[in-house]
Amino acid sequence: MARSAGYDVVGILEQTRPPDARYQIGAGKVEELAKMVADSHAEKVIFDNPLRTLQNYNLAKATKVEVMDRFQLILELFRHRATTTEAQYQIQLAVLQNELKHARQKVRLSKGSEQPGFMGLGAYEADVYRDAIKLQVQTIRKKLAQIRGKRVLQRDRRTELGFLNVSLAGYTSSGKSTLFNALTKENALVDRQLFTTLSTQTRLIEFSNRKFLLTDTVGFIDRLPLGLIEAFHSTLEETIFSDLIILVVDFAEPLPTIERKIRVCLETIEKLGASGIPMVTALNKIDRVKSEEERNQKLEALKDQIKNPLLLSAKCETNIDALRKHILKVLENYQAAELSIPLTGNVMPLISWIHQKADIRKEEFTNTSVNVDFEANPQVMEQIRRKVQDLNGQFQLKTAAATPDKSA
Ligand SMILES: Nc1nc2c(ncn2[C@@H]2O[C@H](COP(=O)(O)OP(=O)(O)O)[C@@H](O)[C@H]2O)c(=O)[nH]1
Ligand SMILES: [Mg+2]
Repeated sequence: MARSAGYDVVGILEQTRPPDARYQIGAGKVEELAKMVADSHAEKVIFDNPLRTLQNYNLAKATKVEVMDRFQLILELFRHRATTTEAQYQIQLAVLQNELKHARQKVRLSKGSEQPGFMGLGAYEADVYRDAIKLQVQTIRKKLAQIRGKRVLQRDRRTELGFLNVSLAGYTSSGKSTLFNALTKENALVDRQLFTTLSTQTRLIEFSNRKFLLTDTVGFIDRLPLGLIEAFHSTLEETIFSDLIILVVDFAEPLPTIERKIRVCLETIEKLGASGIPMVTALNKIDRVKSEEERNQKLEALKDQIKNPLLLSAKCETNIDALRKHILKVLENYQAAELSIPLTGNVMPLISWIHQKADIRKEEFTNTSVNVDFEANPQVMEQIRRKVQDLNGQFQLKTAAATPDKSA
């Protein structure tokens, strides 16, 4: 995660013990850490554990460099990725709320102190400082409320460029950035004008005479601190409103881990109202899953949970071309439709057939009928339409490509 945020990691230190009240780590370990910092000329120390204000202060004092914890690192990561005003405000909000939590202690510690991260607060009275933060929080909340009203407009603007948007989603370390690089590598010919309007995580890619905007995302993070959930959602939201999501999965991990991560990803995508977007699942790192048997076993176990799976290796660039074809196939063909069929004896075989052939977005059983929202390619669509008619059901193609309804 530190590397993702742009840090150069020069050393790692680990200790297993109950947290120390003063330093989080033991006093002896602090000395070791301070020496390590001095020897490696490190400019910052990042803790995986959450640090209390006092611990942060004491560690900064002992190491003479700025110290931060995982919470702050994640915030920094999000800040890099926040391209919309809403995401930026959401992150500011998280920063301020975190600051509010630590304000009193921080002001107290900064009296007459020169510790990195604590400077400049000495002149404040704790309550004055807290009030100042609270005022900022109020202002940002107001701005967020205003922005939310304009959300739909913002999203429309993204399509103004006229390209289809493809975004990479998945856990950190699943290989999104590696895949991003593999997919963008051959596209040196990029319109510079356009380039400047894009964030660094978005590139124009071209294959089979079609252009796409490919966006790398911040990625799902295990143990995401509670105070950061909204900031995470808003960071992800902008990128997830795309025409296609490539869900990147580390296929080399144990099956239960893979399943858990896929579940979290899909639930979050659903929560963001983006579950109607066509999806391709990139089962990455197959260079590390050499056994054919293991591959098949995992694929079989996952097949009902994932859409359009493809085995590949971003690092070894295996099956990248196949992924391009896969993307084209899914993007060009898929249409959205909804159907409603009276519950009769013949319905269930049809429904399970549709499950195999189409992407189900929503399925609902009432006492008398089954209603399904789904997407499929035109051939399948036509087959479904006929079968639904045969069963005296209703079938309706949706005119626009699936636009996620975020108003709910
Ligand atoms: N063996 C192997 N490693 C990979 C592959 N793709 C990515 N990695 C490695 O996985 C780690 C995380 O990759 P990265 O692209 O930064 O993941 P991100 O956090 O999802 O962007 C890096 O060390 C990559 O070199 C792959 O196909 N095979
Ligand atoms: Mg990345």
